Amino acid sequence: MTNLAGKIIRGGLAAAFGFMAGQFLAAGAQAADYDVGSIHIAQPWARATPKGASTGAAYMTITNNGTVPDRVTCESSDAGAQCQIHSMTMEGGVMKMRPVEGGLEIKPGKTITLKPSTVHVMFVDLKQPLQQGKMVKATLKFEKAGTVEVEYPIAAIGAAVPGVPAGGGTMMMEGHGGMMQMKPQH
Ligand SMILES: [Cu+2]
Repeated sequence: MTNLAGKIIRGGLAAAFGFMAGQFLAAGAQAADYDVGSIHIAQPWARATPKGASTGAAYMTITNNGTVPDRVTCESSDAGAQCQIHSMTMEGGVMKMRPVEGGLEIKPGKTITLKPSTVHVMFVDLKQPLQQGKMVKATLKFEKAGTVEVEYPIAAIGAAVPGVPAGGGTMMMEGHGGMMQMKPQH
């Protein structure tokens, strides 16, 4: 009974994902995959920001196909003055985010998905709003695998997954920064 329920749920998720992937393609965004050393980066995307926002976020899936752990940091981006990798945690009912110290670790054979409300690439001090349909670039530096420049197609404001408009069903963090507290970094 439990197993059957599990299968049905997984099947439903797979179908939903297929649908979302279709939406993504239909939107015309061109997300490429990237390989650098033993690292594979899939489906990079960013979220459009409202006018006046000072920060923006980008997401992707990172797989370490190597035999040793690697760590990634964001070196720079054309979107903002600084590029950081942040993690988010719920503390006392408040969502907090802070830079990942020493880089985000990806263990050998593991995949990490950066997505809204979890780990994300954060562009700080945006030069201009991130506009849906455009691209934003960031240079990621892996301790072992080296450096790679990734282009993130920009999805709608509040998109939960690429190509799906706000209200897609998962938790939203509108404004990304407005409702959250950020620990001083320096
Ligand atoms: Cu952040």
